[in-house]
Amino acid sequence: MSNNHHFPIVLTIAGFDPSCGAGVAADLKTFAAQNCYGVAAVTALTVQSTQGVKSIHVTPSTTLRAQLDALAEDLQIAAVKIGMLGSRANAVAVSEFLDAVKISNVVLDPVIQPSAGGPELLDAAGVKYLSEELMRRASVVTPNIDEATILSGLEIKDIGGMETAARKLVERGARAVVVKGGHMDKAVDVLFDGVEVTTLGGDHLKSVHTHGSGCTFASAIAAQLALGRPLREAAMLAKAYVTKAIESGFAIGKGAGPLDHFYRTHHEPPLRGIHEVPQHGMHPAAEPH
Ligand code: PXL
Repeated sequence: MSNNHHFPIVLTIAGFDPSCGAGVAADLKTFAAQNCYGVAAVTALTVQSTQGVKSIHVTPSTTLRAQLDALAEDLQIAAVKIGMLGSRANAVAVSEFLDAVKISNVVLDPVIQPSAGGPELLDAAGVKYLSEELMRRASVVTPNIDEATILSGLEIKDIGGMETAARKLVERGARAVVVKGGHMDKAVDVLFDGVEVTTLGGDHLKSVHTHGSGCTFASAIAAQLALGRPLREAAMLAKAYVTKAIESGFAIGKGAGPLDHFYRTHHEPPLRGIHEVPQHGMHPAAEPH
C-alpha cells in the first residue's frame, strides 16, 4: 500500500491494562478489527491481571495533553473514544483538547469503577466534571447501568428505567446516550439520540471472559462513526461485534479473560505454508510433513 493510507485514524484516550483485556489494548484491537488505524493517549497505567485491578498510576495532565497535542498536530483524527480518565485534571485536559481540536465523532465511555472491583478509575470530582462538562462535548455517551445510575441519579431496574436514565442524560446535555444492559438478565442496550429510542437486542451470554466488553463496545462505535456510518447503524454494528467477541472470549489466566477481538480471522482456517499464496518470483515452500 502507498503512504496514502486508506484507514481512518481513531484515537483512544484511556488507561493501560497490562493484561490487555480492557483499556487502550482492547481499544486498539477493536479499531484494527474494524479496519481503522488506532492511536492512543494513555491516561493512567494500571497494575492489574485477569484477577482485578491492584493499583493505578495516573498520568500527569500536562503529559496527557502533550500526547494529545503531538498526535493532533501530526494526524487527521476521524474519531475519538474516551475511556478511563483517572483524575479530574485529566478530564479537564481532554475537555480543553476537544475544544481546541474540533473532532466530529467523540464517544465517551464514562468509566468510574472496574466491574471486577478494585480502586476507582475516576474520583468524585472527576465524575462531577465529566457529567457537567465532558458529557456535552461527546457525540454519544455509553454508561453501563451503574454509571447511568450515578450520572442520572435514578434507580434503574428494567428497560423502562434505562430509557428514562438515557433521556435524563440528554436533558443534562449529552447529545446521545447508549445505556448498556450487559449486566441485566437480558443484555439489551438502549440508545436515545435525542429524538428516537432504539433498543439493541442481545441475549445474555454465560461467559465469564467479558473483561473489556465496555471498552470494546465504545471503541467499535467510534470506529464505525470514523468509517462514516450514522450513529444508530454504528451502535447496532458495535453491539453485534461485541456480542460475537464475547461469545469467543477465552481464558488466559486465573480470572476473567479477554474477548476475542479477532474472532473473524480466527474462524478462518490457518494458512499452512507459503505455497498457498504463490507470488511471482517467489519459490513455493515445500508441503509441511
Ligand atoms: O472496563 C473498565 C476499564 C477501563 N479501562 C481500564 C480498566 C478498566 C477495568 O478494569 O482497567 C484501563
